[in-house]
Amino acid sequence: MTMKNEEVGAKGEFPAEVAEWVEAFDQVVAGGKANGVELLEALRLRGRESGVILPYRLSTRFRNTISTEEELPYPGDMDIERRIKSLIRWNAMAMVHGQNKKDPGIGGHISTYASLATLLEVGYSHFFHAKYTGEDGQELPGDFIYFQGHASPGVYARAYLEGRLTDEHLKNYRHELRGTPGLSSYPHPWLMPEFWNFPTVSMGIGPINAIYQARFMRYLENRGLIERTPRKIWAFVGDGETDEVESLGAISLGAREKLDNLIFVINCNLQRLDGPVRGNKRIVDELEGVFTGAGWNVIKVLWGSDWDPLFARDTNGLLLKRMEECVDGDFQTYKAKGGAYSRQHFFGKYPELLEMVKDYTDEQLTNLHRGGHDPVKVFNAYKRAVEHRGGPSVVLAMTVKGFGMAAAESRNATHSEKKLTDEGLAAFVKRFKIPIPEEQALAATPYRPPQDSPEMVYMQERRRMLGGVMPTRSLPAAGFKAPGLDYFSEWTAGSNGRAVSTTMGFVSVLRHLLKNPEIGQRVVPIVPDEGRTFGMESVIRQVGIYAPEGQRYTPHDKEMLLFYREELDGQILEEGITEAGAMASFTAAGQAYSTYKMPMIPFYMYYSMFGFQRIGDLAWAFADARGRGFMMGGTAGRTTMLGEGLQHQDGQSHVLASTIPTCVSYDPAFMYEMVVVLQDGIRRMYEKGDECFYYITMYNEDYAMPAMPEGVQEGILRGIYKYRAATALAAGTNGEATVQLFGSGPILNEALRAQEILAQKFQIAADVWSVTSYTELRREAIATERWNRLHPAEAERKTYIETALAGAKGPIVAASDYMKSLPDVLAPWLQSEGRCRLVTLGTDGFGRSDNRAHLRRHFEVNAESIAGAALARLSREGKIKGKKAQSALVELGIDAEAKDPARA
Ligand SMILES: Cc1ncc(C[n+]2csc(CCOP(=O)(O)OP(=O)(O)O)c2C)c(N)n1
Ligand SMILES: [Mg+2]
Repeated sequence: MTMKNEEVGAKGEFPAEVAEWVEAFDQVVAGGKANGVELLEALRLRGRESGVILPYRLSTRFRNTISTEEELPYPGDMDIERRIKSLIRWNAMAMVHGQNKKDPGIGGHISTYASLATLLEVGYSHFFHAKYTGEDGQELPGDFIYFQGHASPGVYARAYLEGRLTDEHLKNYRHELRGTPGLSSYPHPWLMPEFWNFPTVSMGIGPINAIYQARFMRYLENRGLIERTPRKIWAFVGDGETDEVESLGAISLGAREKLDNLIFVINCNLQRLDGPVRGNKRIVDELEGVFTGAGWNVIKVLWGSDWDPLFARDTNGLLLKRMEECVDGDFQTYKAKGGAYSRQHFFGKYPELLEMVKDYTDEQLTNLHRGGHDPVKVFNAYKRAVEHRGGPSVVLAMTVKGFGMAAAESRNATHSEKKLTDEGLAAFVKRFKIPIPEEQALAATPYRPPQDSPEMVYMQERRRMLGGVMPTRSLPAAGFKAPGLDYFSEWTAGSNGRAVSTTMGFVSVLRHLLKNPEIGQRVVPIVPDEGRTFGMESVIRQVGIYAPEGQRYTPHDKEMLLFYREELDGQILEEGITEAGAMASFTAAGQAYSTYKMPMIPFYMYYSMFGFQRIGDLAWAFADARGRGFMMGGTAGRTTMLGEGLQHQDGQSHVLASTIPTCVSYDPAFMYEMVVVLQDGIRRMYEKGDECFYYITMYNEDYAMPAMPEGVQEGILRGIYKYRAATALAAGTNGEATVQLFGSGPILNEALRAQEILAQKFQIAADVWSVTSYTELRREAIATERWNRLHPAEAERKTYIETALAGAKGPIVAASDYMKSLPDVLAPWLQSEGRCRLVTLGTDGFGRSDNRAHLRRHFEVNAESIAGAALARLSREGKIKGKKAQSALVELGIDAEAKDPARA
């Protein structure tokens, strides 16, 4: 027996013997839907036993998930809401249009918000809570919204109607540098810190950050740091945007951790920038399959209420069949070409369908809405999503890109539309009934009705009921006091000759911080499956791994001291192998001081190679979001990370860190340097409120950690201090240095060894400097330089690097485990008699699998190469003979004809 239209569900369609079963099933369902589910599940199992296996399908029929019978009536005044939405549409469009008339090429987007308006407005009128009210009337914090970034004009237009933004603001959309408040192109907390919370416009950043935000909210709740509230995280995502790996790559976390505080709304306008998202398929089906497979509650909103009467007459399922014959490219063409074309090509395929719409005018057919433009359908979908328990929900809403812009609707080029023609403007005003005279329409003048107009009163009242306007960003009064440096005395005292790595040292500092009565609870250790690499077993034992289900098994190592401990209120975020996910957690935690009014101190520890170059855009967004915290790049350094080779050895992360304006980066060699930086970082970010975050490299090379010398703190923090003067060495020199050696991280030890070689073998005295941050030194230098440039009449100021080096003579050999471009940034301030004093050694080129001695020789950053570079330079300056320098290279075991590692 075969069934033509399986799943159509129209009883008349079933053969008699099947219809009886269906009827029996209906009776079971009448007794409760749960009974129906139970029966189907039992049948499925029985079927499997009998060898009857249903084909695996993750997508359902191409129609709305919520049937008309299940729909609740709309709770608001739809007519007023439509008028409000029309005004917002107009103001958004007028703002972008006007600005592009005034300043051609300034850009902006019209058609995305045009597709999103109903999806946002239903939320604003009925769902988005700025605050909740608790059972006994107390105020509870509200929802978070991740907006589709390039739909910002609509968010501004609403804020304008609400009176939060002025005409002046709208005039300065994308004009941020005019001395008056401007509106940033997209959601940027850095640029509009009292408005936006979450940077989203780089596609994919919003979705992944929203998922981990939802998880972090539960983490704070389960750890008892914040109260559990009904609040939600709403993420508005473009359908084209879902192609980004960041958009979908983390969705399984949502179901795994039962994040029913998370709602995705995917604006399926079927288009991206160049054309259709899936011309030859249906993006909705694809997304339904992906999200269903990942365990999300999927709610499809495809067709508007005006299709309902047609579906009601579709007793044999032909209309639905016709829809399923179409691909997105077809739907776009029908929308773009309008009613007459649709009648001919869509309905016209089957005489029964043509008959079905024979009383419809072409205009009526043109205006058959997609579900995402129907407030009733959207309201019901949102309500179901909000009430869903046990996992996240996704609303797949089908919309029209450029909705209401007749000449641009659903056309491939609509994304780039910035301006309307005069006819387009007039038509827009007419279609959306904007009550303004023609000349104002043609001048694209924003319009705000009087405060006492029904629209304004209604809008303000709705927002008042939902706790206020959104988005807004605010800051708590203060953070907390950082522990003083004496709290870290264990590390400033040195290791007593014991060889340890800075990674091991850091882990012990972390354990100490976790015990701190004031800030221990605020520390969030984050690790993407590298905890053991960093020796974190003891931290796992100490504070546990966060696991919303606790530990449902007995770990095999339970009897051991350092067993794998998972707990509901565990403190560590053990992310598994996802640097992007870990960075998203770091972002949620790093913003917590503002989003939750709960300053948290995240320490994100990871393989430094898989940091900035892998998740650079998320790090950039973290900075935009004014995130605070510590990124701890472990197993750092191209030659210090031994054995792993080309893909693992990081010689660039400090260069990349330097590109982020608020990222303060350090490359400490010793534990006392590390704790000075950590202490100051906590003080700056959490006590003082500086807008910055830290990148600190840590290494796996073991060596003795010296005690902190007197008077080096300022130098450590500013980026350089003299670690060992030439006079410290008893050798055949007169003690006055003629060469300066810069070293950073473990390469400082190579510089120290070079100092000895130079003294003992060549009677050349050298000072050794620890450079903890080339980036900070350069930032100070270019700021000083700028001041000098702008104040030519005043006494010239000296840069810190020049001041620090005052009196230090001779060439400078700078060696680090990073690319040469890192020390080179100081070249402008290291000149003497028209020549740069700097000779840079670094690890340009691809890594190799070998041990440290070989790697450092290959990359020419070992002590011998440093000493050789100093001698060669001294010979160029006429201080020693060229021949002597050349033979010194031989003596040092340097192969002058070896292949350049930068190109090897
Ligand atoms: C990572 C990244 N790549 C490219 C862009 C440029 N861009 C901006 S909007 C857009 C198209 C977006 O399409 P979709 O997500 O479907 O949103 P729609 O405008 O259709 O709602 C692109 C490619 C971007 N913002 N971010
Ligand atoms: Mg799209």
